[in-house]
Amino acid sequence: MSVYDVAVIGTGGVGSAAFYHLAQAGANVIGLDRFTPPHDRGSSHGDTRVIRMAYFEHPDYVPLLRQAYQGWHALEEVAGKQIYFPTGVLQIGPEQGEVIAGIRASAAQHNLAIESFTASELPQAFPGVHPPENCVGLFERDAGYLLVSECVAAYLTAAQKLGATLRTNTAVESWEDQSGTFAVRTATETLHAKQLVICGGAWASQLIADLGVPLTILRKHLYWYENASPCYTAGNFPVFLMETPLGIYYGFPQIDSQGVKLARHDGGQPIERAEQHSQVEDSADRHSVQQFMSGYLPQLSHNLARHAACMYTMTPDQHFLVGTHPAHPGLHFAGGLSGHGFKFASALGEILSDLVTQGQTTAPIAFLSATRFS
Ligand code: PYC
Repeated sequence: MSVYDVAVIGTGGVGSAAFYHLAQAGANVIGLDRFTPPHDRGSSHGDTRVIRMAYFEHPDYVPLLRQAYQGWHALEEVAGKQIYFPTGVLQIGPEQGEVIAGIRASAAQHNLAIESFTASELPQAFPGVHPPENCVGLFERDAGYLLVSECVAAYLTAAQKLGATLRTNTAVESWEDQSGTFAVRTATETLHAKQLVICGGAWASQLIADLGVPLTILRKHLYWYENASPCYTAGNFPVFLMETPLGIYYGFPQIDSQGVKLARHDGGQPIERAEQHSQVEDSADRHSVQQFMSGYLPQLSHNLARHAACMYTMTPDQHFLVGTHPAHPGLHFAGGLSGHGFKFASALGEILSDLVTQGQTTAPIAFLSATRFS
């Protein structure tokens, strides 16, 4: 019986990064994915993802973001292409709201540079934006977007060049800790590995159910609107996120012929199991995004060029689950990324690799431990 050093289950954003870092560390690693990544069936597609450092969700993420930025730059070197685009990120909301108050807390604690704009200054500084009343804007210059599929593809290619094995179209049905090795069952075979890394995205609720943390899967919609206005093109317009009376919306400047990508960050349609996900549109969600556009990006056309759907996997407090399984010391996981995790994939991949190869990490991940729910 051949036994791998490590099996990585799920090779999307974080899993592909872990797969690469493990291969780079010299592990005999196999990656397993139920589809052929990069693919559009999970949570790592739709062209672009936001990356920003003055993190409104919690200041404790900032050290991980520093590591993530370094990781993405390192991946650009390995892949020989640009995957991070520093357009700047503009975040708008009420001074006491979740977004602005959270950014100010992170920026103050970690001494991060942000530029402030009043509501009346915003349309001059960022033509095309009509902010909600009583809002302010905070602009983070060294922030922007990542090309999501290119990141996943670059990690998978680099790992395989280092000798790692990738099994695509291979769904893991179950795993079992056999005291010393893990047996990983797929439809056609049982593989064995000394350690397991589970990065199952929306399938985490099945793969790490025994952690006992309730995970909710939300279907989320992404829209690309045709654009004829120079206001919203890359070079003129940043990535943005706005907390408005209608909800929290975010978007990207136009980077290609498909137009401006927009989505709603809050809300979403709960589904029981990842298998129920589909690309079917939701007219109420689209209506909500178009109301947002009419109010706050009024020069943008409402001609839809493209739609896609993806999944958020939410923890009860919307912070990630990262660490080593308390009952299975050889099992490490990252999940419940709650719709804001992709930007961390480079760091989380390295952290998971350290947990496997060194049994520990120096990264400050204690606040993401699953035991906070016990
Ligand atoms: O991670 O910055 C983020 C984000 C914004 C909207 C969805 N994810």
